[in-house]
Amino acid sequence: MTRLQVDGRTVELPAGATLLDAARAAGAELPTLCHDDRLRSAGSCRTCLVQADGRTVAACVTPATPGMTVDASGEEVRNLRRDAVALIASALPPHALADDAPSELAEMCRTLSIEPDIAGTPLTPLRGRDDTHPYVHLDRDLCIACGRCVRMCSDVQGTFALTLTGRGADTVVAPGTGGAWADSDCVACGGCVDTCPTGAITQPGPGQGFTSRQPDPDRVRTTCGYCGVGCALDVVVRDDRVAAVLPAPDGPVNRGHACVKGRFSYGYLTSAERLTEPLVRRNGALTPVSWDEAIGVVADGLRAAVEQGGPDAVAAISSARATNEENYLVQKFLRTVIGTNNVDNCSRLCHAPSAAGLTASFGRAGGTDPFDDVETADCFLVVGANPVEAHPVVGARLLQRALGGAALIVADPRAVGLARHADLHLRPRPGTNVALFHGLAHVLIAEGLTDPDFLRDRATGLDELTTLLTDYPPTRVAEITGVPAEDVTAAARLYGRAERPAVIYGLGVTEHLHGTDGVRTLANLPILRGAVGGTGHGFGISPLRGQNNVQGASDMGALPDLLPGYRRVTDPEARARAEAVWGRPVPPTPGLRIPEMFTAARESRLRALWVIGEDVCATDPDSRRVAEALDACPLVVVNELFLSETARHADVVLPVASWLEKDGTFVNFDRRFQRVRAAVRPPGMARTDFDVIQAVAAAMGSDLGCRTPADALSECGRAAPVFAGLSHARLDREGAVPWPCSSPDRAGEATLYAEEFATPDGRAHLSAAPYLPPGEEPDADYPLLLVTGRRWAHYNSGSMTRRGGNLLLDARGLLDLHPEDAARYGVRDGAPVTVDSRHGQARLIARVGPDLAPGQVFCAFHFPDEGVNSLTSEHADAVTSCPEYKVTAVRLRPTVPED
Ligand SMILES: Nc1nc2c(c(=O)[nH]1)N[C@H]1C(S)=C(S)[C@@H](COP(=O)(O)OP(=O)(O)OC[C@H]3O[C@@H](n4cnc5c(=O)[nH]c(N)nc54)[C@H](O)[C@@H]3O)O[C@H]1N2
Ligand SMILES: Nc1nc2c(c(=O)[nH]1)N[C@H]1C(S)=C(S)[C@@H](COP(=O)(O)OP(=O)(O)OC[C@H]3O[C@@H](n4cnc5c(=O)[nH]c(N)nc54)[C@H](O)[C@@H]3O)O[C@H]1N2
Ligand code: SF4
Ligand code: SF4
Ligand code: FES
Ligand SMILES: [Mo]
Repeated sequence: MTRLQVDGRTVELPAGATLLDAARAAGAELPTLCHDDRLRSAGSCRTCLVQADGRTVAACVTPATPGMTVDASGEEVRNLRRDAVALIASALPPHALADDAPSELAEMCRTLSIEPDIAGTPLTPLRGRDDTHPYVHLDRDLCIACGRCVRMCSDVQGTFALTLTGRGADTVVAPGTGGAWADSDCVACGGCVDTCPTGAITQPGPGQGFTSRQPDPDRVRTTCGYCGVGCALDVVVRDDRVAAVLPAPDGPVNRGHACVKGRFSYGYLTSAERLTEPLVRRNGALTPVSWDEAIGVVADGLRAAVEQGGPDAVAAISSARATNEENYLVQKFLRTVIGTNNVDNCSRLCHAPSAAGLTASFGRAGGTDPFDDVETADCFLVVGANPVEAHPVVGARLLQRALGGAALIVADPRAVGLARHADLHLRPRPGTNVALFHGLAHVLIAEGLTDPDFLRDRATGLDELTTLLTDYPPTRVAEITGVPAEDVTAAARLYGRAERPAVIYGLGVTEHLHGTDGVRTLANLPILRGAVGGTGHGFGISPLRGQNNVQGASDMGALPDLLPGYRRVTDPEARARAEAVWGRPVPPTPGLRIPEMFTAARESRLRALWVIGEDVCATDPDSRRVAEALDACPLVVVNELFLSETARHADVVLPVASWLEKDGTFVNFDRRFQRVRAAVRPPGMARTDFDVIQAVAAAMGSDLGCRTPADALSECGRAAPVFAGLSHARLDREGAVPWPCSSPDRAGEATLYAEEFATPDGRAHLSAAPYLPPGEEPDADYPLLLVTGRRWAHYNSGSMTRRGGNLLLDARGLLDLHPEDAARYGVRDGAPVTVDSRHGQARLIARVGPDLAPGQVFCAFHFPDEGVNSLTSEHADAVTSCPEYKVTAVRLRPTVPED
């Protein structure tokens, strides 16, 4: 502790504190134009002057030393500070300080009684604006070159898109690429907008001038409804419309940071294409009807399906975009009102192999450790994940850790964002992960980089694995994967010798024919290393779960074989507990998985399918066959925001509220429950999924109970002991609580397995699954291997991100390919290209570059019209039916006009 005197008061501060901290501790308020608590101090503006032992210094960059005497509030220093601010303001044009100017500087001048007319004598000729970008506008004349935006972009976001150019008074921020903002590397995280103190960088429109640092009691705290990171956001509402969405400075995962989706992509809310009234198919056309009528059609249709085919003729796909409470109701409705376990969610398409694999290895279906532990991890093995684009706030924190010295190994066939900063970039041929992981395990064992005590006391399966691994020396692994043997060895050494290694992975591990084997053999590494289970030696292993609430949808039991809290429907004891809470019998046989639902529909066994917020015709594989299934099913009901590809095939379309329009909770990728709160009303007649499910149950003569979302979560806690300690009231008080959480007076378990693993024998289970080839491989007809995945500006089906400014950031689907392949197939950069697989055809625009190895091509699936998922196959993970989205054999050719 450092003890010093400030304004005659004694203050005590932790080591490393500055005089700014000291002044604040003493209650002095200093102007701090170039400082932001989230950033390193620059000490350039000299507005935070204080006197320390008689010397005038900038408080933000001067360390507090023991015994110092500081004058932070005397008249002399106050005048010095006021003069510093006035000098800066005087160099700006009049609009900088106009009466209603909302900036930090304008506010500061008002506080210091600096008159607005001090502005207006710019030292330099006017420099003009850059309004090319949809979300970030620059007024160069207001820039004071404080550098906050530049530091935000480098030190928090890690994109390094901005720089200060020019000299002296002419210095101004500019994109590092030199040209227009719209053409720069900016990924619109909004950090620069949020930090700029003068209003030089702003968000256009009604959100202009709001920053996360201003207190505003009217802001609605909620959790982002896009990806699974779970950023806490503050929504500024004006006239029942979202004016701005700001990252919460105290957000437990995001800490005042966000990405383009959570921060700016809310234009969809007011899109003219939003569904505002229920639609029922009449004479072939979807026709607006009243809610009563629509609910009646659904209830009658479900009843008829059960009469004709029994309860198992009905199925529902629940939504990982919807809240826990909604997912809880959906599965309760299917199980207790219809009497079937035919309920699933898009975890099937995504991290079902994680749930299955991690449960088999450790006992529970989630990541093992809290994300905050990345701050202490010293080595990251990031496998088949592209967090810079898909989980940007996580990607940014990983990048900062790597820049700060932590070792980084990236295993991805593509040169993804993190790979540029990696110590080692392993580029396995898609579909060969299991061999790669065995190669790493082989070296760990061969070189004695394992933890024998941990393996003896807390794990099983070592002998079998050791025997298997004799077949996977680095040289053989190199042949299978294409990763040089010396890189396999080097990566294993980096991971094996680290003090606290972390494994973080994504869909490049799961969306394969052997995705569950991939997860299990990847989980072998932290087990061998003893770096899991609260040993203090590491971070364990964490899947970057995708959707905002895909963890929660599964936690709530929207799965065909599992009840809330992952208790098996085949387990009589688990059923009895749920039955006691629900007062209705629970069917004992597992229901259909999503792909099985489509097969059953095509074979006329399924007579009613309720799709709640998943655009299966755009995002499920082999989409032509999906459309056939929907067309073969007598009743298809779709809850949607928009007339999606799937909704076009529906008999009833119900307009629903989105995440900014409803209450409930989500569970993020590191198992934290967080509150979701309605900021605005849904449009027209749209209702929440929660209300819709209740209404259909009521129309069928049943009462699901759970009047409110809060009731639903409490009831879920009674059905599933792992959630017993959670409630809306508790989350309102505490913010975020991880599960397992068995009692209201106990903290949730952020780190799992500190005592023992949750497997039946309490041990971690090593897997000795051999490497098996992927379902599709290139051949003479289809010589290229297509990998599909994500781009930063769009989200999955694109239904929300294509309706708003993001379309200006990324307008069309691109196919990335290597220059050699471009030459071989006569495809030019920027030209239309037609891609064919054994299953379908897609039209994209070629982007030729070095990010992919020859023989491999990559595209996303954010523009359904382009047909990417007509290409992908029905091959799926042998254990969980997760589609093999990451490996499809294709051929390509330039698109010709007659195509
Ligand atoms: N901007 C944006 N963010 C999103 C989404 C979005 O659509 N857009 N979607 C959300 C959802 S639902 C999810 S599930 C997550 C997904 O997040 P990620 O899992 O990060 O996403 P992907 O881009 O699908 O795949 C990750 C990487 O796997 C690599 N890969 C493919 N095959 C292999 C292989 O065989 N081995 C290895 N080692 N790597 C391989 C790909 O090259 C790709 O870079 O993102 C979420 N966040
Ligand atoms: N080729 C290829 N295909 C893939 C993947 C891949 O890597 N490659 N990844 C797969 C993965 S991981 C996933 S998770 C899926 C995602 O696939 P989807 O779940 O189909 O995609 P989304 O666009 O996230 O959302 C689906 C729909 O939900 C609607 N919606 C949003 N919020 C709500 C709500 O609160 N309630 C209701 N009822 N509807 C709402 C949206 O308008 C949208 O149409 O895509 C899969 N498809
Ligand atoms: S644009 Fe704003 S934050 Fe960036 S240097 Fe200029 S005044 Fe500072
Ligand atoms: S990182 Fe994910 S949770 Fe955070 S703002 Fe972006 S989309 Fe939302
Ligand atoms: S805030 Fe201290 S020098 Fe700018
Ligand atoms: Mo996903």
